[in-house]
Amino acid sequence: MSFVSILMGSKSDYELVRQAADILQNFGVRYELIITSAHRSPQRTIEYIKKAEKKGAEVFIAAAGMAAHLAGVVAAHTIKPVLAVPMPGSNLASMDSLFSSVQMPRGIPVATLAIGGAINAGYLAVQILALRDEKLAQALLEDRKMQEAKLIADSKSVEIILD
Ligand code: RP5
Repeated sequence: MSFVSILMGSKSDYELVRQAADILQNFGVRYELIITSAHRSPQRTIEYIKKAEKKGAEVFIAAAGMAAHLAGVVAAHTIKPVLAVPMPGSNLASMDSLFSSVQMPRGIPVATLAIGGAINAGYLAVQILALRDEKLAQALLEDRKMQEAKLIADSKSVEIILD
């Protein structure tokens, strides 16, 4: 059975990264979530990727901060799409995690979201799965309609339009 695999480098990433899990949950997408680090638990990370892939992981979301090599390591060990979430909070205004995630060598891509972009990582994972799941595609279209309706309602509560 297919699922999305969410990895993060530290427990300190959890509160933000769980927002990706919440999105998957909202769309009824199965997921795994694990704390494992490219640096502190390199062997465990590689073993997990291999196991997850065998069990049916279709998309990996990897979140890490500072010298953020987790997404790159995942990408090195799978040809499934890897979505990187550079984590905020470093002394370098998070440019370190952004650049570590985004600057991959040719041929080993990761799709890097915004700094702290866990919610969009969740959405993008759903969009990838929706390529061959019509029900998910419909659910995404409904979600877009709801976003628009909310925006219009928000505007109506404050807007001033001149004749
Ligand atoms: C990274 O270092 C983690 O992904 C986290 O974002 C950052 C800080 O980790 P802790 O020192 O809080 O465990 O590896």
